[in-house]
Amino acid sequence: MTAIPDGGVVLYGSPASLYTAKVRAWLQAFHVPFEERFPSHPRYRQTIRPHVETHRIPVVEFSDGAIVQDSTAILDALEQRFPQACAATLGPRQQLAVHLWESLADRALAKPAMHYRWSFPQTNEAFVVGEFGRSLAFPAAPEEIARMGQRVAGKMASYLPMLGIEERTIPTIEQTYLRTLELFEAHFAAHPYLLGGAPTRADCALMGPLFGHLARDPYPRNLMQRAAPLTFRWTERMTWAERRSPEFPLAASSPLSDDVVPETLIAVMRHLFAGFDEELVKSAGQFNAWVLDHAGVPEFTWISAEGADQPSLGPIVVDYHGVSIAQQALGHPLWIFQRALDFMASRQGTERAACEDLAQTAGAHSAMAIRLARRLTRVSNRLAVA
Ligand SMILES: N[C@@H](CCC(=O)N[C@@H](CS)C(=O)NCC(=O)O)C(=O)O
Repeated sequence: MTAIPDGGVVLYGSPASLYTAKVRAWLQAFHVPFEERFPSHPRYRQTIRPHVETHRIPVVEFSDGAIVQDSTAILDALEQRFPQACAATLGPRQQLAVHLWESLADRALAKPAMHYRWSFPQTNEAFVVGEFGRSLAFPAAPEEIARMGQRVAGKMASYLPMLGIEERTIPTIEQTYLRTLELFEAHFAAHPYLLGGAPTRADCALMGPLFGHLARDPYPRNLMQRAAPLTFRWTERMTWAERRSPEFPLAASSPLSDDVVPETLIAVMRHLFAGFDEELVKSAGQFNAWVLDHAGVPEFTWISAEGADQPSLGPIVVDYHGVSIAQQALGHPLWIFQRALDFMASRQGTERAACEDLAQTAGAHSAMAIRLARRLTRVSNRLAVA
């Protein structure tokens, strides 16, 4: 019943899911055989879902029996098991850039991804609701698919206020996204992938929002095709795992040498961090306050007493490209950002200086100054303190 493809993995997810797109992109980019299954698959219901103790997708099942939930943990597990597949040598600045992109893709781009999915029901709803329904009930009757889809869609759309997406903030979210596309266009006019001639984990993480929602749902897909054709082509290049792209017949099929992070990419990072670093800093403040309030709790205690997997740390107000946004601070993005902090802390001397220079020019310097009062970890797929 498991039937894991020879030398590969099973990916439980959905075509419409942001985080499934991130994992699928990795498997495609690094040519690891996989079979994708819906959460309606009997094995998901009987074995996978009870094992991971959460309904979140994606989940990956490995041939050694490991079952991993959470796209970041999955990519770590894939890198461990398929080191040859993603063996490109990256310098320290490039490695830091990958960590920062995983963070930006996970959270900073969630605002346009969620807005362009849920604020245009006339154009998107039939497709998106259908996609959710099909993942849960295919090949049920159309009415059953619609009923299941509506149930999930209602829950997902209810996340908008948590992200601060409301009438007052929408014009800024849209302008910010259009500027993001403009900057990506300048980058993809010069390079096939984020760090040059081959994809890295950063491209895969970015495929979550940029492909999973923004190049796939009808309204933003059309917008991207019109406003940013080269960025749209990058999503195809990733999906088709192009080793050499027609736009760049002479590009080396590897990341740039000499630890170069292209200026055009740094420009996108600077733009995105301008609307994201305060969210990280204030979320860290909320987390550090939680630690003070819970002094002495043993290691591996869940942040949420109720066992919420990605709990809120309370409300924050942040400046988002000139508009103040009231939203929830989440701990999960801090757990991801902790990886960038750990990476920086592990560097010394000239490598450290080069990484600090990148953080500075990419606009991540305030965020990189964050000090978490305790380490974050995950226990039974729930955020916890270490
Ligand atoms: N941090 C998780 C997030 C996964 C996640 O939220 N997945 C969505 C689908 S894209 C989901 O399962 N949502 C269900 C819910 O929010 O109830 C990851 O990176 O895998």
